[in-house]
Amino acid sequence: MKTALITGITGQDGSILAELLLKKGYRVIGLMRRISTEPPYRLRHLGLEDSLHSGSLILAGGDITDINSIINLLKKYQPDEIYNLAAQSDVAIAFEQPHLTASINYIGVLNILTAIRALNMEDAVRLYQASTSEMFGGTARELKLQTQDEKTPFWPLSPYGNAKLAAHFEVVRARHVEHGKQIRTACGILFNHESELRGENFVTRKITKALARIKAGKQDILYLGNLEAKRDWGYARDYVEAMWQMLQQEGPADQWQDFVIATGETRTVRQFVEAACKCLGWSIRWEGAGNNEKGYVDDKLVVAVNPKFFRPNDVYLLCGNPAKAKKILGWRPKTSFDELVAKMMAHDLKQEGIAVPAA
Ligand code: NAP
Ligand code: F7E
Repeated sequence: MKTALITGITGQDGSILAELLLKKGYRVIGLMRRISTEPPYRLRHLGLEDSLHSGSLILAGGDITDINSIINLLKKYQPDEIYNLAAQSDVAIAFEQPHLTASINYIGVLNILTAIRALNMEDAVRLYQASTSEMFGGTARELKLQTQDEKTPFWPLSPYGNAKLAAHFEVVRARHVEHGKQIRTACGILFNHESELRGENFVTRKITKALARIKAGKQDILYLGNLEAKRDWGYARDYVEAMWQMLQQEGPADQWQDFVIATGETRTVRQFVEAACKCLGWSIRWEGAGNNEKGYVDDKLVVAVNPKFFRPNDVYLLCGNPAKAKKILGWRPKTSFDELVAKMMAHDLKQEGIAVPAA
């Protein structure tokens, strides 16, 4: 039986990946901050409590910024695969808390690499690093590139992107180090991926949750920031498959590769709102522009812009080209944009006790 360590197990991807690896017969160890509620709601939602009772899923207390946590975990559980998903993953918060973001998203990764080396586990373990399309940041605007792939230059625009890029290069370097042993590592450069378990601070879930509440009569207006931003949105369940596939690469460490994981389609935040409204049978009518833009359903105001949700610097367009992952890993997104929105909308309507019309 293989053992996998997942940092960030209480998050969207960590919990969905845990479910996938348990189905594949892994023993899963999850690094969980002591401040997280127990048992974490996402693991409960996925029905993983039996795995916790049987011991195939173990939650171990610790923090990625504390190297002792990592050393103790590696010593105790001797994982075959490490999936480093722990992060301060909110880009807007990163502008307000850049030091915390750097400490979790960059120093945390250094801690994992240092612990692997200190315990001489270089040959025993494989490491997946959660890199991000935010590392491409300004390439669309500055370099006029409409899509991004593994060869696209990085141009981060946020403290989140900066910290993730530093971590990315550190993890890439670990398979090429000239002195000392190489580590088999893979960075997944994942574009935005969402699900019913997406944090409510991210725009997609904020939209589906708010529209469900408006439908239920519990909220009046959905306030958003930049409606023009374009993102390549995929479904998290499809994306965790790619994480696992990346760690099944063969050959020596310096032949391991990184992959862009994306759908190849991009849409504005406004288009996401329209698609979510469509699931409710609503046709939204936009009036005004900029901070005065408003969305009406019939004559009811449903969406308005609030400048407090704008970022000091926003990524204008992301659209990934997953051709390499298709060719080498055989990975492709299974869930369409409309299906993704419908799944999220159905989940949030159900949470409000509203019957979902059959698809
Ligand atoms: P998420 O839902 O925000 O989950 C982040 C996880 O990291 C949570 O389990 C959180 O624990 C944990 N964490 C935060 N600080 C920690 C610390 N100091 N020590 C240990 N654990 C800590 O994020 P996600 O959407 O699942 O994303 C997973 C990873 O992929 C992240 O690294 C993210 O940056 C990256 N990524 C995400 C996307 C995306 O679109 N979802 C795209 C590209 C890359 P608590 O529950 O205690 O807060
Ligand atoms: O914003 C705009 C916002 O916070 C998407 C993380 O998983 O994906 C995620 O980062 C866009 C931005 O995700 C609101 O300005 C408008 O342009 O959902 P988001 P993100 O910043 O793209 C990347 C790949 C990661 O790696 C990150 O960890 O939507 N937007 N109005 C808004 N965004 C939010 N959150 N809230 C609004 O009201």
